[in-house]
Amino acid sequence: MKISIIGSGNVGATLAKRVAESELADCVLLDVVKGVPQGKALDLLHAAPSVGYQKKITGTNDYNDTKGSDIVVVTAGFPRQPGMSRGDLVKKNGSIIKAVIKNIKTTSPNAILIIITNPLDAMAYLAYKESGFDKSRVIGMAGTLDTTRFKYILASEFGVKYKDVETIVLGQHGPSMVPLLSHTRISGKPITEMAKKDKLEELKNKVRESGAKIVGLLGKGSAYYAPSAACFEMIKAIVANNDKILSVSCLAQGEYGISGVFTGLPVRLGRKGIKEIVKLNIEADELKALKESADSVKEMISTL
Ligand code: TXD
Repeated sequence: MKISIIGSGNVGATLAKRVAESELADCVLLDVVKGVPQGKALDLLHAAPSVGYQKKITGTNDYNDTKGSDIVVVTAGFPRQPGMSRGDLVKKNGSIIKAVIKNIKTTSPNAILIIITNPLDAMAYLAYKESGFDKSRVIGMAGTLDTTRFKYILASEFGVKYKDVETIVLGQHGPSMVPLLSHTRISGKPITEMAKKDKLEELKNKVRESGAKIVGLLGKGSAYYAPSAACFEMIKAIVANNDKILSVSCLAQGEYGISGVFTGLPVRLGRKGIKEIVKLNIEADELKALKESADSVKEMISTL
């Protein structure tokens, strides 16, 4: 198996480390900046004898080296800085996505695309349009990250282990994301029976603000350990071809009353990408929030 990662910055390089250490695939790191992907790939190779992995790792500026990839992860683009919203990146990163996809569609026409660049849902939609790939092969990474963040927040709040928290976060990767309380259980018990409304609102806001909190703390750039871990969780689900339900950004065509836009929905992933969008029974207010969240992506897409 071959995985190419476009953009060898914080998220790209950390993901390459996770892929290398898993021995799941050969890995190619590509960037526009000369020397950086080569240097990071060599550094990862120097670590191999200590850690014990054996797969090929290539650093390059040439798309020919990515030829025939099974999965292409796109992290190329600018991260936000303190005070910026993800939407502020739409124009700058839109032109980068166009350039990247133009290359990928000729070098890896059968690949599954995982888009990470922000603003996520708009960039995944753009990649879908520019690639001409089937909708099952263009997937945005965000809901898996928002879900793992929410799991952390809930486990800390209720003093339980992460494995005892069941939850999923849908909708736009942004302030309108929708943590699904109707599908949230703590040690098997519905969260709505464990906390009052105010507390639940506070917890939902905490996950919505998680990304910005890290941007503020770092002072420069955005999160990358959890984003690369969430992307790796998606890659593992694709490879394992299992029925695990994950939240990813995908093209909705009528599901949950949403159409013609990318937004975070629950899916099953497999060797060919998205196997199906899963229909969960959700509360009326959650459905309304999900539709409004999709509308805010539509607005952003109209500025592309
Ligand atoms: O949940 C999510 N989807 C996200 C998204 C979580 C975290 C980060 N998120 C977004 O991913 C973030 O807002 C950015 O838009 C991307 C990448 O974040 P990262 O933190 O990795 O940014 P870096 O460290 O600046 O790395 C970006 C790299 C850098 O090395 C550039 O030289 C390169 O992208 N770059 C390119 N590579 C290839 N081709 C082109 N055209 C290009 N332009 C820049």
